[in-house]
Amino acid sequence: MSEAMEKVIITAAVVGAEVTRAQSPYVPYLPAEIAQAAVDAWRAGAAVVHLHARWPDGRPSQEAAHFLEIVERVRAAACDVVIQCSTGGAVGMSVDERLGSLVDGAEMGTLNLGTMNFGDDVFVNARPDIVKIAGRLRQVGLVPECEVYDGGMLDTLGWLLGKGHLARPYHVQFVLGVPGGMGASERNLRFLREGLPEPVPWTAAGVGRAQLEMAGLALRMGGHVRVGLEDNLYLSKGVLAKGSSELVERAVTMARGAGREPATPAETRSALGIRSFARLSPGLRE
Ligand code: KMH
Ligand code: ZN
Repeated sequence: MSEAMEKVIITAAVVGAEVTRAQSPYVPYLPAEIAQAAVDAWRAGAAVVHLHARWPDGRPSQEAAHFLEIVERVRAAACDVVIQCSTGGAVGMSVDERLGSLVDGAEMGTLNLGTMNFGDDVFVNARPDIVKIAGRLRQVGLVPECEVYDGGMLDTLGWLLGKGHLARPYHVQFVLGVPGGMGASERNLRFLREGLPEPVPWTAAGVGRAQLEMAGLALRMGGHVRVGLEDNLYLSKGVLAKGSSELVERAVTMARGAGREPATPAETRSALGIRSFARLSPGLRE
């Protein structure tokens, strides 16, 4: 089977930390709403949900209680989606605050690989911060997803591997189009993919209208796909997506059009080396 024919892992980033209800009434805030968005995305074909949490007024939250409620509600819906919690949180949060998301039931955690401008703010990930988060992920047995926004972050990835702060299994997410990071272009995605220090599974996420283009490219290049309201609120020009599930549905259609079936959560766990699910969710074991 050629690389391009492998099943595609679709990740749904259902809320994020930045988008607001003033921009779209479909952005979920409450744990129950975020959990419902995750379950809807899974029903539409997502194998992984990338989770952030919010306070009821929409401010970003890394409170363990919020993440726990989301995870419990997702599992109460008999949903076996792979649960990935953000340790990126929002700009301005301390590393300790950001680590609040790594609750029981999480299977993956993000690992942001550098400091960067993030819109008009600065997203701080000093090297000691990265090492600390990598250490915590390893300690609690979660598979890291390395968030790469710029070329130099691949050198940091190589450094982490060389120093033994990170080892397989891990997954790489190329997030392109953040103002302050690399733009969402085919040239940039190919450059990043070629710069991976070893062959590992990777996903592409494009911000805003680039979500569609990056998804199409990743499908052709043998990568995986992330969509969802965290990165993009629109289904088409001027038409808001009524939830991340609509964006997942479109990704599924694109994937099948490219000859790639969406991977199930079980297939995703096997591909990404995730082993904690059966231990944490015995009732949902495949
Ligand atoms: N909200 C961004 C500043 C992650 O989830 O790990 C960081 C972010 C990355 O969303
Ligand atoms: Zn995120």
